[in-house]
Amino acid sequence: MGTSYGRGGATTFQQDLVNSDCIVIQGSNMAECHPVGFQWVVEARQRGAKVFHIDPRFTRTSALADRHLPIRAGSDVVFLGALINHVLAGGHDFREYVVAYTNAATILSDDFRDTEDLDGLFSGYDPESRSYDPASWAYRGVAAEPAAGAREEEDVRHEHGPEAQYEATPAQTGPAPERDETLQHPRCVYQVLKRHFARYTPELVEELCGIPPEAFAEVADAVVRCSGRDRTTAWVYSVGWTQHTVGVQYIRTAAILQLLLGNIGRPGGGILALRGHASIQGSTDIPTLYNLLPGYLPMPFAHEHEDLDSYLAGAAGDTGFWGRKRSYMVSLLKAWWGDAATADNDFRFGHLPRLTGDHGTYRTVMDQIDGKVKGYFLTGENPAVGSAGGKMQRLGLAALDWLVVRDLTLIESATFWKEGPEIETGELSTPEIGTEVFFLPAAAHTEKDGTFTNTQRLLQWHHKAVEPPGDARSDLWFFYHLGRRIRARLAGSDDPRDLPLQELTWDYPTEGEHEEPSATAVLREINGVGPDGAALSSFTELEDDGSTAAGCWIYTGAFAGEVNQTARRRPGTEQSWVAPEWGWAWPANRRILYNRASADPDGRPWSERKRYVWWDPDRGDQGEWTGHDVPDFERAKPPGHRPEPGATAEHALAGDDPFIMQTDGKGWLYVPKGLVDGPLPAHYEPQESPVVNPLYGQQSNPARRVFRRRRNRYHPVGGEVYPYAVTTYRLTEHHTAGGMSRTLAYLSELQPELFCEVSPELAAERGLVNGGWATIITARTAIEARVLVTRRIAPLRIRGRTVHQVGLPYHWGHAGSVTGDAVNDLLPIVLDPNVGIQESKAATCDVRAGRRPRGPALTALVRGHRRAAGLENEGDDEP
Ligand SMILES: Nc1nc2c(c(=O)[nH]1)N[C@H]1C(S)=C(S)[C@@H](COP(=O)(O)OP(=O)(O)OC[C@H]3O[C@@H](n4cnc5c(=O)[nH]c(N)nc54)[C@H](O)[C@@H]3O)O[C@H]1N2
Ligand SMILES: Nc1nc2c(c(=O)[nH]1)N[C@H]1C(S)=C(S)[C@@H](COP(=O)(O)OP(=O)(O)OC[C@H]3O[C@@H](n4cnc5c(=O)[nH]c(N)nc54)[C@H](O)[C@@H]3O)O[C@H]1N2
Ligand SMILES: [Mo]
Repeated sequence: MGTSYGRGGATTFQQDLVNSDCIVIQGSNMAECHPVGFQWVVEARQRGAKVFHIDPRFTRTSALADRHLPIRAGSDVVFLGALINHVLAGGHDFREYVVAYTNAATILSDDFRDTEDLDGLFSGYDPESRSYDPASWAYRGVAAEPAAGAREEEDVRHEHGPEAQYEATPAQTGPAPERDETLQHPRCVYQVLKRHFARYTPELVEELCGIPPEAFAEVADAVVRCSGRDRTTAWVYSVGWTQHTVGVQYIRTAAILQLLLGNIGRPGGGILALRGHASIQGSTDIPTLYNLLPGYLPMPFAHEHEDLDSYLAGAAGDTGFWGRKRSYMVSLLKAWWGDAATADNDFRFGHLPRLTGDHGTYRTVMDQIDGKVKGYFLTGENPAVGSAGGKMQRLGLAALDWLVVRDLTLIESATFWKEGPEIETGELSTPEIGTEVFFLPAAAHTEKDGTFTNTQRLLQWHHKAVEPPGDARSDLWFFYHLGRRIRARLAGSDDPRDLPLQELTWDYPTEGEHEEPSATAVLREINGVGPDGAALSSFTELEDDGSTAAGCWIYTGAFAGEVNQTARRRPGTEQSWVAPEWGWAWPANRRILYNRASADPDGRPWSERKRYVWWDPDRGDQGEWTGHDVPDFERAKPPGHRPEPGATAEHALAGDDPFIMQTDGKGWLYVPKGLVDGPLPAHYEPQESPVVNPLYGQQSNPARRVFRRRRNRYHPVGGEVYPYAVTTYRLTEHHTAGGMSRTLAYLSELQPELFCEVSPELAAERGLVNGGWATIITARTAIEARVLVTRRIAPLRIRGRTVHQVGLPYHWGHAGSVTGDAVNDLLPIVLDPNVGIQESKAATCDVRAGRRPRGPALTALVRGHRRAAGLENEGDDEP
């Protein structure tokens, strides 16, 4: 979403789904995982909208859709690519929108080569480092060659693994590249796109996704019919799309389609990324991610970014609203280092930690096993159950010197050393585990003040309802007082490396007997203050001279007028349907992003029916943007405005450039820079797949991140030993790794046991009995589950043969009131190269009837399978 449109968040809000004429839910079980938001899908359908659910399984979402299309997990680029082909070949794109608001007309460098020319690779691939040099993907005439000195930087970055810039529009993409508004030039994006997707046909959809042509045609006709001036279609996805080695490119494919159909920035349109945990959007905005700083500023690299200037040169583009990056960054540094940050010392830019490589969680697990990581904090995470490669997770924890777990209950990640599955098999023994585990009880959200940033970028304040019991403390309390104590110890130090901690602003007001820091004061610091110390109301007020401070520029405005805007709860009946006075959404309380695109280039609504934001020439001094939402545009910039040559930041954008974070103000059908696995999506098979990729010689994403290790062996493609496709998902009655649901009696009673969903055909093939036991085997381990024989998970015909899918909810582990094997123990660790997410939605497995063996017999079973698959190498007998 960031590279296509400019911001890493859902483009719309759930309530707006009622305005859709067609809703496609793909890669999400919205009714069961986002049941509250699903009411607006139901309401849209009652108003006449067509609803499709495209999912390997028939679920409650499917039951309330007009049509469910079963799809093979891991094949969505084929389906979406065929829709793009349908739109382009039939001339169904919303031409006026596409020419004006996207980069369709932009002409590409002569050096660019497509996957269609290179058998599944784009130009710039280096097989040795398994990575791309994106130089040849550039627009014609814009930084086709990397700038002087940048060459070296690129090389370094390859070693780093993930690109740190995926959310900010990168530098070197330029403000006004060469264009052909007729879209005829053979190297313009529109024509490149047309050629690229020409092979994605309904026949291929049938062959690879298992979806028959009539069903495909029904979706294709509906989305075309329900797009254009008068109608809009919305796409809804969540982790059924992200947890793949091509997860980012799934979303890119939908982003391209929605731009071609003119559905972005308009009511009833958009792409709704449904987020997970209550504040998962918040934890990327103010990131728990190692390669981002607050507000999607990239984290600096060691050696490359010695000073602020060299950092800012590559941090993001100079045109569009990222052009103000210096003010965002300087204000952040001022928030963190206060008076110590001055223009003379680069505002203490040197105090920031630097990246030296991949520090993602999976890499860190490998480093734990290899003895490179000594201590670890787990704050609200249960990797022993929730992360792929469960055995590796636990072996990593067992190799630490110390581990701090802050959680509501004694989760598996805190008790692995006495009850983990490796104790039973004998792979680990309690007396030999050296990890000192500190369990610190955490206060739950009902026991503390704070905000959640929900799925639609909406910050909502929650008030403390009760005091936390016993020793339980909030995370804010813990980190504040930990910081205070560390600073007290370092107060007298003259070691320069302690200076960043000594100079940190760390002075929140506290209250009560436990000295609980004020969450309101933290929100106010995040919002930011001006030279007079008063709360700012917009990120456009941020300055680059050190006179303003703000902890996260995209949240500036959340405390506007010294009022906690996130605590607003004006009833829906007292305001418009957009409900701008319910909570506060970033940026600037805008609910639909890029909403300038809901008007035509001249600023008039595309149609009466889809009126949302428009130009009113009679407002203000010389006209203003107005409408139902806060305009996502400079309020007084007229539609006909043309920038001066050489202008920077927002001044480089024209009055009809709605994608204001992009360097050229356009929605990007083609991404010239910012993604590590290609400027366009291409279909690659999952790492573990029952079929050979018929499209290209390249089987899987060439840039995917693999970890070739003994305990992380991958299955061969299409093998007989692990013949079935397996996918994992969640149940309404449980929550993720189970710490918050398997500990509650009512929920445990509703879903007491791990089960596997299999079709009647697969049950017959393997002798599985409904209600009986099955053992599911991969090269990593074997687990047992109750059998649920159901037609909800149908066998598919893929490339002429039957492919069975096995479905597994992943909520169980060894702790809690109801226990069971952890599904993640089955999965390999293999990651999307852009964001480092694990492929937990598509792998392969074997299934047999009966319970799994106990103790060492379990490892013998797993080893037997590995031998049969030819995976046991170098005399390695290790489990
Ligand atoms: N009750 C409840 N609600 C939750 C959660 C919970 O645990 N319990 N978890 C929360 C969290 S953290 C998250 S991230 C969200 C997740 O919300 P969802 O993404 O809706 O949850 P999942 O059930 O993991 O997966 C969604 C669907 O993707 C399908 N799927 C798998 N592979 C593919 C594929 O390749 N293509 C397509 N088209 N579909 C595929 C699965 O069959 C499943 O139905 O839910 C949140 N809400
Ligand atoms: N196979 C497979 N694996 C998956 C997925 C999948 O679909 N399939 N989905 C993935 C997804 S989307 C997610 S989000 C992850 C979730 O994986 P995890 O985040 O590892 O699992 P959770 O059980 O959500 O862990 C959250 C913990 O935080 C605790 N907690 C709750 N509130 C607080 C608090 O205020 N403070 C503190 N300190 N602790 C608190 C809870 O008790 C709980 O134990 O799993 C991922 N893993
Ligand atoms: Mo999630």
